[in-house]
Amino acid sequence: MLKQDQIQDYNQSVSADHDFKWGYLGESLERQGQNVEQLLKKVADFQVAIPSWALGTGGTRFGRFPIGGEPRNLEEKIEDVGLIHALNRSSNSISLHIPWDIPQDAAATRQLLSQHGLIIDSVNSNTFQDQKDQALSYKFGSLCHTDAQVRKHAIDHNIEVVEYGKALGDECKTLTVWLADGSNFPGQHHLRRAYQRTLDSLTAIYEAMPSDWTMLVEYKPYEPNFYSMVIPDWGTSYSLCQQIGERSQVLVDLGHHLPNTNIEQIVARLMHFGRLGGFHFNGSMYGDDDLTTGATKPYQLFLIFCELVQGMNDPAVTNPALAWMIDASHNTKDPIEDLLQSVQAIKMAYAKALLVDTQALFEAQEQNDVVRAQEILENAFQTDVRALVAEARRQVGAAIDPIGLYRQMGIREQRIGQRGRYAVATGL
Ligand code: RM4
Ligand code: MN
Ligand code: MN
Repeated sequence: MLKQDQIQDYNQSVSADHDFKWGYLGESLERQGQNVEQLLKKVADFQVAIPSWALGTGGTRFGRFPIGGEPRNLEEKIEDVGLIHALNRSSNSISLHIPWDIPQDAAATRQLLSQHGLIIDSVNSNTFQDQKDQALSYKFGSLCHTDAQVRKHAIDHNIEVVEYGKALGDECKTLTVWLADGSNFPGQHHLRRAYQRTLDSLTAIYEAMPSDWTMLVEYKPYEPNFYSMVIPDWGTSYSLCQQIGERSQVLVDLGHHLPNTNIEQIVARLMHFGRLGGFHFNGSMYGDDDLTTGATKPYQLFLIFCELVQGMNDPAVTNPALAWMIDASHNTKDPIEDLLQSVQAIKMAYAKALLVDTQALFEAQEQNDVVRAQEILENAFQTDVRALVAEARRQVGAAIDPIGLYRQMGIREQRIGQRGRYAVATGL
């Protein structure tokens, strides 16, 4: 485990440069009338969950290039998230994928989590793969399947996933459902009946959940099915949630949109309806690319956060608290470094959104002053907030530069020494 004095020593070694940059930024922000203390606190408090399925090297159907030292089991995954959290103090929770990461001994897992200052924030079901020796196949769907027995199998799996979540601590009260269900060819599905069966199955799962649990319903336009997905878009997710019940919310995965979709508007709509449940952050060029958050479209990420901040500050918006999670796959980078980069990008987008002069923006909107509105957004977006995010980290005992410290300590090499060069993680 990373020791606090290792972080302190490291911060000491980079503090001259950091203090210079923060000194300038902090003063500039004060001159603009920003409440710097409050900004630092908000940025430091913002926590993003790490997916248990993304700590190993990802791959494509063409191949996989393992980096070595990957976590071989849930305990080692917790150890890696614990390290990420020690480095950035911004990733205090894990989203768990079942059955990729079944806790064998819930009490021991809970203890390990608490040693690292972590919690499980949500559990994710998996009805997109057949497990070994599974008698009833998901080849033609799960919750939407024509065969009631397959549907029941998938429903029971989701209920079992909730049981695992309950055993892992009181903080876990969220079930995330992503369905691969759909069809590959025109005519394969009765489109309306497939929707209705899915609604009935989701309702059965919802009714079996404890009354303080939330069900997040994720959508995706294509893949693995290429002609139709049963839940392809936010409108379908929203309509399902409306019928399922109050604690059913839409999950927005940034990569689950067709190119050029206006995701910030989807976010605004869902918040307006009080149905935005949470995020799977990642970066995308073409589809479900699962790239590092903010790597391809940082301005879009900022605009999404502008809607979130406005929605969270507006007393007229009654949307419940959101689940912030990363969902990514790391094919060419060290997963730990990639996750640190994603959290950094999320925090930068959040910090920039906090800088927006919303009163002035609303006035410009009322006056149809298009140029002024754009200037207000760009003023915030063009501010280099890296020193603010670093200072927020430093103040809560994290590393000023988490990747810098990670590399300096040679952690990947240590992991390879302990776990082996060809260790394989379950997950993407
Ligand atoms: C899907 C979707 C789910 C994730 C799986 C692994 O595309 O994004 O959220 O759990 O991938
Ligand atoms: Mn996702
Ligand atoms: Mn995805």
